[in-house]
Amino acid sequence: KILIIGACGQIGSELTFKLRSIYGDDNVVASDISYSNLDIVNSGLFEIVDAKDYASVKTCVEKFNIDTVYLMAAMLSATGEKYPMEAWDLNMTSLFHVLNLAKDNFIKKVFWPSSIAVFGPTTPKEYTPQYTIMEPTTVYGMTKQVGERWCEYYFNKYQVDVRSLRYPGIISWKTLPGGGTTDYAVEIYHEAIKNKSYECFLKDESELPMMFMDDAIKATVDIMQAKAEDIKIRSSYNLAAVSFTPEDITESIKKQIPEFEISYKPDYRQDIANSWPKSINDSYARQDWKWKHQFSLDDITEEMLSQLRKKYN
Ligand code: VAH
Repeated sequence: KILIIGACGQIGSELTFKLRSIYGDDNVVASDISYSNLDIVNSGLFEIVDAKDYASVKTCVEKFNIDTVYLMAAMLSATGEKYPMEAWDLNMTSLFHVLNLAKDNFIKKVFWPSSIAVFGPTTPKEYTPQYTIMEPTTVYGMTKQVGERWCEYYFNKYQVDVRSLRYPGIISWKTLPGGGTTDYAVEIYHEAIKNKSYECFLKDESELPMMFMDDAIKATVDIMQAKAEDIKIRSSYNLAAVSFTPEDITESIKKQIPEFEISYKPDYRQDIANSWPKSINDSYARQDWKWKHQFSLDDITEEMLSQLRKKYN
């Protein structure tokens, strides 16, 4: 059986529905620290699990005979800069609990998300390679960088089957994201529908690696279903789809909403965005387990606007 920790979050919620459609409702347990997403809470097996409390995680694993854990709970980059000690504690403690449950054979397989936030201002920004300098300047990025080291360590030392992806910014419409620097790329579509205008907290030429949620979910399912011997990187795989700026999104939206207007009011998240790559080289994911993205920026705009029109009308 599968346990998703952080199932009420932006990725966790969509992963829950996808995994239930693949493995069956009764084989997927959703969990989170609170009942913060009623669609998830009322959609099937749901448990309150405190990812920072080993006993809480272990009890759930034993109660439902879990063999695979997707650890999707974390404090993201922007919020992590407001609460650095809490971000370190949540992101690291939860990872150690899940890795140790696997080391001690309570579970068999782990998915743990990393992020392009592992890269910093000294990392080459164009087509950032899988192996390169990594001096992250956010607490969130630090937790992802050192978390990758621990994942590889537990694989090499204890043969833990942990698999990981360096997600780019993820765009979705079902659940609002929580505290990320790339959240502007979600908010802009909601505002385009509601107000035909958006005040963007990043400046117009801030290019960042992005991905539509359906691509991110496909990559997550694909890497977890791949044969173990095909997973040659046990820190975390670079993963890419499209890169664009707030200006690019605005042009894409204007093709459908010509009167849409954007204004720019950069805030503290601009420094975070400036420290990240503009584009990512994900050739290892493409060669090792046949990763391929599907959604272009215009595909994302098409899907976001059509789904949000239904949600708001
Ligand atoms: C964030 N959405 O902004 C997350 C992600 C690459 C960005 O890690 O913090």
